[in-house]
Amino acid sequence: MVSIQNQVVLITGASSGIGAACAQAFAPLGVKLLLAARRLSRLQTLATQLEAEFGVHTHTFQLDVRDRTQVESQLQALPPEWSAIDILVNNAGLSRGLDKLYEGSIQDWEEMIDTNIKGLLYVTRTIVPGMVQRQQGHVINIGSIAGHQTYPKGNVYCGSKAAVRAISEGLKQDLLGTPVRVSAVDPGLVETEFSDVRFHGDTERAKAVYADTVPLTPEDIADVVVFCATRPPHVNISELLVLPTAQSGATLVHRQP
Ligand code: NDP
Ligand code: 8X3
Repeated sequence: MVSIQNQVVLITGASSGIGAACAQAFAPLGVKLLLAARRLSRLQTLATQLEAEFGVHTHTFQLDVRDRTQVESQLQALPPEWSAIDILVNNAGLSRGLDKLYEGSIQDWEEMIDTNIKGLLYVTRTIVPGMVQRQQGHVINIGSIAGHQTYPKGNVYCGSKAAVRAISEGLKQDLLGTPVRVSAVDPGLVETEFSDVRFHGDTERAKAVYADTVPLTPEDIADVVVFCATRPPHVNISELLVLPTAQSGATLVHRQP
């Protein structure tokens, strides 16, 4: 494990689930943590806890990755000691709805495409030039098994994660010859607020997704993200599909009441 002490780590979508777990996992490593999401009060609570527990330096800011102007202005307005981002965890993302394509909500589609694809691109486009200029950086994109296998009614969400997979690959190709690394971490079933968001707050329906099985925890994925970030500079963990033992495909989940 290589030290990443004093490196600046930006995690998008750090207010919940995998992003918040990544913040917890990076905090003991002596990094400087930049935490972004729309729900600022959650970020502030997390930052206060991490500062007290690990003495880690944190900086929180409100960010809606869908808003290109805001992405550019917020990232360009970072105080100088926070502006040279070494590790970018592109985690902010969501699913909305689980419907047949021909019956789907166009508003849901737009939210997924704007967040998962365009938002990731805006953040990446703003930060990676500095990494190239400084000849130092690592982009870790949170994809999904949904980017590998489309499942019934997953259509647009799966499409958005397939796009993330292609974008990770394309960015890696375009960075060839620089020391900047790109890793794709693609989880299967992880119990977070993901399904609550997908089902627009229908918590019973969300709970059923994780019922009678053993899903991954957000901490399981955070471990993998930190593993990627702490390899020696000549090692790039290019792509990792991380599934619960009880899952062998997008829709193949072992359930035992
Ligand atoms: P959560 O709903 O728990 O967390 C999603 C995070 O994304 C929140 O912090 C949310 O913050 C943030 N976010 C959503 N929209 C925006 C936005 N427009 N701008 C900024 N931040 C945003 O779900 P997960 O932790 O599970 O999801 C994290 C990532 O993992 C997503 O990309 C998801 O697709 C992916 N994933 C999840 C899996 C799972 O089974 N849970 C499996 C595979 C991949 P806020 O609302 O405060 O803005
Ligand atoms: C989240 C996992 O299978 O619900 O990306 O799409 S899945």
